[in-house]
Amino acid sequence: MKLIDGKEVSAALKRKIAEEVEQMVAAGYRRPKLVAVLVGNDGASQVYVGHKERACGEVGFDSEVIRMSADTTEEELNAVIDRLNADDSVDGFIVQLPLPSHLSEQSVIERVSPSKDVDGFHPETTGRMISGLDAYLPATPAGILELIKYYGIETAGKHCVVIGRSNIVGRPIANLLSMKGYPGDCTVTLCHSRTKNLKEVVKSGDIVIAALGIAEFVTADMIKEGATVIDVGITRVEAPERKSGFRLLGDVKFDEVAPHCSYITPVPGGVGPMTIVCLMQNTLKAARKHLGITK
Ligand code: BQF
Repeated sequence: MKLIDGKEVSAALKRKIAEEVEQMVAAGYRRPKLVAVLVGNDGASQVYVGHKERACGEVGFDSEVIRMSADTTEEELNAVIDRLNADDSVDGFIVQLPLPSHLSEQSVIERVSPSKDVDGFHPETTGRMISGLDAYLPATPAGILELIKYYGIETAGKHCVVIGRSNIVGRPIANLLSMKGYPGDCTVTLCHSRTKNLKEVVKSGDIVIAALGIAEFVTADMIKEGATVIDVGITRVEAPERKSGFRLLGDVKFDEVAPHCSYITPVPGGVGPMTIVCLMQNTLKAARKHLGITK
């Protein structure tokens, strides 16, 4: 069993991004800039935005966090999005999800200009991606592809079983791994809450991607010997003995599954850090585009 170290891979990619930024600055260009909009005071969301802000600093991007109260109206949020869409100093921005329940995530997603859609959630971006055109890939699927590449995990002809059909992870990673070339050429099965014989289907997977959002759902009896297991889950459970007050659980029962795997991602320190670095990659890509850097 080999542990996939998302911290190591993300650190390597951040160094590469930082180098490119310094080259841009040396050539007289401004720094890339990412803005995060945080509505309300969800604890996990604050942590995630903190990760994004810190990563921006590490790679040499300018960044800004716009904090808005939990009772922000749709009109107020729309006005902020419109201003960011029009601001030439901003290469990309994200509206941190989930939003308070009175706000529509879909209408927010569709209001972000596709040219600044570094989360890769706009339907135009999705359409480009699925058509195989150049596009901002959603960061978590992009991070999974980077891990597969870094470890040289074979994908051609492999059966990849994705559990979970969200627009943010399951659907796009299933699509990306079905594409021609590396990392791709998989035969993909997309499983969900209505899948029959889920255990048997998952057990036929050479690569299993768990992205259903149920802590420790995937158990050893569901995994084929030698499979690669990618755990996208991240559920907070209370742990009073910890100084943070909680610990994180993946969608995979790590301790019992790991001995059966050729590769497995831990939680934390697996896919999570890759999500952050891929958001940085998208922001760099947006900045180069906005600055007319073609190389
Ligand atoms: C790690 C996210 C669910 C819903 C909305 C590093 C992150 C997490 C874990 C992180 C996530 C999850 C993010 C680790 C961003 C990933 O060390 O394991 C980083 O910050 N993430 C998000 O912005 O919104 C979410 C999960």
